[in-house]
Amino acid sequence: MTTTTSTILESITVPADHGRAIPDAATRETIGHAPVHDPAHLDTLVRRARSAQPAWAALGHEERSRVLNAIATEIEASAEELAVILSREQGKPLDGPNARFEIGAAAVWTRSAADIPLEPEVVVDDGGQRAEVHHDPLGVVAAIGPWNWPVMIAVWQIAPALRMGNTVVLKPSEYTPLSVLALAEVYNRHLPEGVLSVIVADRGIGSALTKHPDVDKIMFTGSTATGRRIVEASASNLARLTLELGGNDAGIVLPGADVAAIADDLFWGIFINTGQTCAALKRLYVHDSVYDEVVDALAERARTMPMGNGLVPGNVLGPLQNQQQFDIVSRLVEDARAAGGRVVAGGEPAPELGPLFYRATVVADVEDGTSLVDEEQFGPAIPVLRYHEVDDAVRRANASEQGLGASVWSADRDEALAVAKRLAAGTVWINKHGTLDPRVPFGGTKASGYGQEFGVAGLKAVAAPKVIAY
Ligand code: TXE
Repeated sequence: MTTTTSTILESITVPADHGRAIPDAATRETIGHAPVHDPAHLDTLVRRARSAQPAWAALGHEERSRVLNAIATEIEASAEELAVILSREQGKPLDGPNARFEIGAAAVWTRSAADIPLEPEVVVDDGGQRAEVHHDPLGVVAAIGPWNWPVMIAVWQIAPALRMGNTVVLKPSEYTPLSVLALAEVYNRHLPEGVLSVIVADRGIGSALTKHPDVDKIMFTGSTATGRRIVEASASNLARLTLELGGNDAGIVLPGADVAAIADDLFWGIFINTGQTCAALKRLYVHDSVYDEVVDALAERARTMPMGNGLVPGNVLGPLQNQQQFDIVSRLVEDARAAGGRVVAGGEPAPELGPLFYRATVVADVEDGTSLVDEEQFGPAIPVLRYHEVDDAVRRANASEQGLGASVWSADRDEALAVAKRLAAGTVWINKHGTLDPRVPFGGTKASGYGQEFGVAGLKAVAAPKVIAY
């Protein structure tokens, strides 16, 4: 097992009588105590961000990019320490597409936000008239994050905001404050005072942050219900919004798909981060002709993929991060079983591994209308649905109120492209699911939210467009 001694952890935790105990997701032992901030502290941090913003903006793109690149190098230098804190608090193993992968992505996305060029756009230049669109900072950005990919998603929010000359107040999920405090500790080795602060608080103070008169933009990743509350809150301060509200992504396996070739990518498209991923595959529609083969391939992997304590080398699946999510997954699997679903792998907790472990689960022969299909499970349980006509699969995939991602799996590129064009989602992948690239814009449609992150679109989302015409 990896050593857990950490100077970052020591620097971000507080004495037990001053803080809240944060459990190790796998063992439930206390990792350390997180500070507990109050409303007065929120006000202090937002005002400090407001006063620090003009000087940060005045540094200009080149200097801010230099600082962000230095931070990316610093993340790489502290990667193992950060990964261990993340693995213990969130539960995701160090190995596989998990904690080390997430810290690596935090460095990559920081560098990308630093390096993407964004010049003023000339929209008219006809000899007589010229009009240019410039991108000014907005001011103070509130970044509110979830507990599933707490470090990477914090970077998605803060790195573009800082690059564009904004200052940031970051509110991590109550479940994962230590991972985010650790990230901010590394960022703040290179940032001037007040440019990036973390408020460690409950959702009440999160709500106060979204209504604060000095907040100009809210970057939010979390549930649709909370997203709606943030839209209402933004009526008071007219904060701009980027809302990434999760999904219930469908995948469609077309007739003629090469099941052996796609099985590993299908499995990880579903079970990445033990299913606790916004753009994971959450409903799988499979053509009758390859249905049994797909179910068997997934079930075989689900039964044998190593699950356990994240610090133990070789484990690639972990626990649910919290009791609330464990209860949701248990309920949805029981509902599917009661509705006649055939559990071909898992279908029960794994108490010998720890209280929040749930076996990787594949449920076949489920129908639309079952809660495991219609609700976001956000955990290691996939319903596999049978279809006969591609039109029918497209209709059922699009029937969800969510629209974050979707995928098409096929041996024929043209057929896959034709289906991809008919799916209502912010991203449609072909023969993969959920793979993200910092150069490619990412965001949802319908109840999955609005606004895009990453790339040029992501930089513009944290900037105020300003036209200069002459
Ligand atoms: O999310 P919440 P929770 C889904 C997943 C999960 C469900 C609930 O299905 O079961 O959401 O998870 C802060 N004003 N996703 O309870 O409540 C809160 O403190 C301002 C999908 O964790 O939305 C936390 O920091 N902030 C998702 C953050 O919002 C508020 C990832 C998310 O909390 C607030 C996570 C308020 N009124 C869960 N209320 C994805 N998109 O991937 C709460 N918060």
